[in-house]
Amino acid sequence: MSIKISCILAFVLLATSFSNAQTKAPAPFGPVPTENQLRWQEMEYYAFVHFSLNTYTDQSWGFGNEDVKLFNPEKADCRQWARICKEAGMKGIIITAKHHCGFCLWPSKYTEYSVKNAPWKNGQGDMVREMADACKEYGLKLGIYLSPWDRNHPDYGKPEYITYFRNQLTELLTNYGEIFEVWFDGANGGDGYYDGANETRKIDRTTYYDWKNTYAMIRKLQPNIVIWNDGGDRGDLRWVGTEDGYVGETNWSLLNNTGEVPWEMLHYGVEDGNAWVPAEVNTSIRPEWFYHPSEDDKVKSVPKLMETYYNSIGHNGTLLLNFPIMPNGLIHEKDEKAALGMAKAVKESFAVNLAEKAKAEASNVRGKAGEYNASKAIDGNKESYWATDDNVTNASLTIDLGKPTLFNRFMAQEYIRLGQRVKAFTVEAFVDGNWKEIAKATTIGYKRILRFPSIYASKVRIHITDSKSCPVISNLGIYNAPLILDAPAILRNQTGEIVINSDDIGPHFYYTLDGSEPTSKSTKFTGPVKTEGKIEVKAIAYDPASGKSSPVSLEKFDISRKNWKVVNNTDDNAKYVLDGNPATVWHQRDKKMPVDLIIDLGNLYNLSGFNYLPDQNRWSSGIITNFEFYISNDNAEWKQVDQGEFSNIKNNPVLQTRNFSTVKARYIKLRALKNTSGDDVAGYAGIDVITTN
Ligand code: FUL
Repeated sequence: MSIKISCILAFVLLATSFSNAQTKAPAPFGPVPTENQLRWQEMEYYAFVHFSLNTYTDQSWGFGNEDVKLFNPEKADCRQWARICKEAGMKGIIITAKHHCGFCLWPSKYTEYSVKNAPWKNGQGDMVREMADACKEYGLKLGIYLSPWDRNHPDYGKPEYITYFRNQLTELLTNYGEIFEVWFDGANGGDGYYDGANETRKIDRTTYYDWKNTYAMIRKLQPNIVIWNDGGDRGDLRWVGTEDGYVGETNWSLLNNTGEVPWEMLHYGVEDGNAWVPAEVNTSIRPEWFYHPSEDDKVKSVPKLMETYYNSIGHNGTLLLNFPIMPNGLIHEKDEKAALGMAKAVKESFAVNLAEKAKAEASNVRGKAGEYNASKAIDGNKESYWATDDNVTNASLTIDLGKPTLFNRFMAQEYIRLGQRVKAFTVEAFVDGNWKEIAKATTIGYKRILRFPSIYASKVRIHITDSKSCPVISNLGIYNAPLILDAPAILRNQTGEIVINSDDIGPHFYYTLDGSEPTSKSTKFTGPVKTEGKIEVKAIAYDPASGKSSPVSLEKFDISRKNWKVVNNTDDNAKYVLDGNPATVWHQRDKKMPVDLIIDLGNLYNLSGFNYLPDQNRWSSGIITNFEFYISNDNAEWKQVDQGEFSNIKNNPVLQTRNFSTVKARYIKLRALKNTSGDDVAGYAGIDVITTN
């Protein structure tokens, strides 16, 4: 290098470092994430696997008395789980080492209720070890679900149990390598087997586990861990108040880290919260967490999973998606197909960032040296960011695409090391010489993705209209995601008419009633279709413009409810129990528990089960948890044919299916013994029967 060039270079370097020194980075604003929370947030997407004795008893929650001998997954293969998760784009797996029933998937020294007494591998197996090894092989991180509530342990409810719980935690956090997350479920205390006591044990979930000391122990054993806790002490991460796969459109990663947190705070965070407690969206790829063969037709479709993606990762959350493991020890091929389909859809949607090669300009830039200028928001470097002067809380950044370009997604990320700041922003497109607002939102946080109808524009502008402090934007993206049609909903009303619809605008629907796969050549849905008796309906949505079809939806309807009547209440709204519409609900509020619902089926049928759909609305009430089910031929003499609990119905209010030995009857009676809120309301979005011929 000539002397002249090196002199120039030295000057440039000096000038740059001089001007760098001139421009101070924005100071952190409010609470900021820890290194562990940051590392976790960047994982974005990881899996749950639910596997326990429930897998063999078709239950959601085991009582704690289930026989360990049931656990014999002859094909168990954690490598299959890890392969699927890896191919699905996930970064880790959280395994249910112990669910509420108390059964341990590892040979814990402290209990006999574990794999060591199961027939699987003659008691020599350790599922947590196999999971840890498989994760290592596939480059995934390992997480542990350890249920604080233990319906098997004799000491649950007493101080001695805390020692047991900590001993188990120590085993899990010592013997299986690095653990990225530990998961403490919020369901705590209630009835259980408790080593034969068969009683109800109540605990105060805020004090019983002495979380403060338990956390100290955890952090000592695993310094890089994040703690998820829905049971009294928030830990590092928060639940979002639903298991249905979405967090608020406004989503602050902040919370007031004290005491019980109301639902809205879980769902939206707290704008002025005093602690960084970001949201983790947990949901299952099927309605329930554990495997139930009856749900093989209920695996979420790719469009539904994409909806979840946008409503979790796209809403400043992470996504924890569950695979229920089958009794043979494998993930079902339908679940695999759906997860890989989603991975493909994500890849295709975000394949090309149209902002990457564009030019960016901002209404305000911090300093003169350029370290915080607009281009830092589109340089693909997560450590650089566009920032404005300290006093600016309203600013815009324009991305010039150079020519009219088609797009329908906008992605924004804040540099959260400096705190979460943006309170409101709009996205505008420059079309035919004018700026047009195409989307509007509130918070950004780690990542925010907005969807809007496809538009051609040559420039795109993000306008931050309100921010707690000067905005710091690390990344912006513009994408043109391919159309994905959702599988349509198929409903049958009380008169037996089938109605098909979806939330997408514009598709046509085609259906079959003979079990064959529908195509755009099948019968077109043009209005309600009259049907009688048992029937299987399959339908697709089809977009004639692009020639694209949705996945197939399938609904199996039992006998028609045409002649059914609620006979023990004259309230007009009782019709909502029978109308086949999940959005309408009837509440019985005028009785004291136990509350009966009696239905005349109008005829004698061979009954072998029933379905109960609880209130599906956000502020639902009257969700029955404990029930008895009776049948009768004359509405006078009754026989009980089933009783039990709808275990996880509070957090996951999905359709509950119960089966019993076939009986002939004309009347059914669902007796509600208890509901989730401890009052006397019994609510029903739908009741149906299962018949055999
Ligand atoms: C819930 C539990 O009660 C479910 O069984 C499941 O484990 C889910 C992830 O958390 O609250």
